[in-house]
Amino acid sequence: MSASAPAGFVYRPALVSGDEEAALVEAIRRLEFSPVEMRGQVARRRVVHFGWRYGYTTGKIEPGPELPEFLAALRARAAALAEATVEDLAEALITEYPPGAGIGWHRDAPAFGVVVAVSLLTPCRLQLRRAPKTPLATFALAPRSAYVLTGTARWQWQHRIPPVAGIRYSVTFRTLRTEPVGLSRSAAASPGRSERWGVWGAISGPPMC
Ligand SMILES: O=C(O)CCC(=O)C(=O)O
Repeated sequence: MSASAPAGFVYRPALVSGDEEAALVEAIRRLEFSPVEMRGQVARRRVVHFGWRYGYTTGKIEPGPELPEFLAALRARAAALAEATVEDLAEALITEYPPGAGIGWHRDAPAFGVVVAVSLLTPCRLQLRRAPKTPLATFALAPRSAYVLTGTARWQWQHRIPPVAGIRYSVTFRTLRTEPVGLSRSAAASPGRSERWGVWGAISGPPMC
C-alpha cells in the first residue's frame, strides 16, 4: 500500500534549465567534498556545507564558509519556492551521490527548519513515511527539479533516497530553526507564514542529517 504526499511536501519540476544545471555541476565538481561519518561508518555520499556546518557525530551546527556566488541565483529561486527570503536560507548543503549511494531514513536535524532540495544529473526516487512499517509515499525526482519539506512532511515524516543509478548532486538549502517553536525571525514576524514553518514533533527513529 502506498501513501499520498504528506502536507508540507511540494515538488517542482524544472526549477533550473539544462544550461544552468551544466554550470552548477561544473562549479560543484571543483568543490572539496568531505566524507560523512556517523557512528563509525563512512557513508558513500560526500558533502560540502556552506553558511553553517553540521557535526554528524555531535548533531551541533556552527558557522561555516559563506555561500559561494555560483549558488546565488539558485538560492533566490529556492527561497521563492519555499516562500522564504534569501537570507532565511542560511545553509546550503551540497551532496554528491556516486552510483549506488543513497541516504537512509531520517528527518533533518532539528537545528534546521524548512528544507528545499534541488536535484542535478541522475534522476532518483524520494520516499517518505510517517514511521517505520507505515505506507510509503514515493516520488520520482527529475534532474533540475526541487522539492520543499515544511510542516508535517518536514517535522513528522521521515524521508530517504534509495541508491542512485548514476552520479547525482543535490543542493539543499535550509533555514535555521532559531526559535523554540521552530520559527525563524522573519517567519515569526509574518504570522501568515508561521504555521508552515512547523513545530518539531516528538523525535524518534533513525538519526538526523
Ligand atoms: O539528496 C536529497 O535530496 C536529500 C538529502 C537529505 O535528505 C539530507 O541531506 O538530509
